[in-house]
Amino acid sequence: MGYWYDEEYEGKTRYGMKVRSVLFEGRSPFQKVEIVDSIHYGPTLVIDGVFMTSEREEHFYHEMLVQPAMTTAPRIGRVLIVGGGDGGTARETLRHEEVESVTLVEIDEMVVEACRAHMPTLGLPKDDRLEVVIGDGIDYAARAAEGSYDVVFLDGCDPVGPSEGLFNVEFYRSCRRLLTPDGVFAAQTASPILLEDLFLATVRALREVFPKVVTCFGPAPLYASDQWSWTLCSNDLDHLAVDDARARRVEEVSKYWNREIHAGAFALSNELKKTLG
Ligand code: SPD
Repeated sequence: MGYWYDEEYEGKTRYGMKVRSVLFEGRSPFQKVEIVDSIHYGPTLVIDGVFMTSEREEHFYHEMLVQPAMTTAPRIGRVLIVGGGDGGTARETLRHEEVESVTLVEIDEMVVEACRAHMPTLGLPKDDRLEVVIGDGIDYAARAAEGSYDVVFLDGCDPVGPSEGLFNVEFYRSCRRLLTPDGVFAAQTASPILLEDLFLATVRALREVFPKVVTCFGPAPLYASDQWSWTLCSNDLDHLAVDDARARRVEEVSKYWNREIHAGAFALSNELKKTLG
């Protein structure tokens, strides 16, 4: 019954799931977009053969990308999300009543529409504070007004295809320019285990642009090797000073992130302490 869907990394490892059926399949101008019904993970978004997010475990990734920044940034009124067409990052951001506006810039309308139609617990939320722009996040970040956001999230794919330009110093400089002086940029920064070279290169590129760069770690069961990383960049954020009122409200609804997880998530392994200095 069903068939195995495997994701392969550089011909060296592969990770797979048993799939019941294909719920959506299309080719946009940018990439192949599929939503498959995984027996274990439920509806799962796959882009160009790479697992992106699934209903059963998306909360780990989205809560860890969003809540560390949203509970420690001094101000969270104006938020920009680059990517994130599946809706998980927007949902987590909009949990905060202090948020006045969220602009989400997603290059691929097909991702937005397919997730809205086939992923019932995801899909971009209907919320008056959310503005969805279908367009290139790199161009948007280069053109938007300086100092116009309190928090900027990068919720992209791996650095191939249209996401390639989201993993470089030039794009990070644009993001820094968009932030207020005490603003925070938070990005997914890949697996420190399976994708160690990418992880290290990304953190080093971020360090070229931002004075303070700290990384937290957590599970991402859909991604091979499971351990994932998210990095907070700022001028001088105290990333352990969580706002208790915001945190309490998030903890009422979050499945993974809480203040105890947050306190431990920034710990570096002995190996990474040496590599990252
Ligand atoms: N290896 C896949 C990494 C994908 C990271 N982004 C997923 C987007 C979820 N909103």
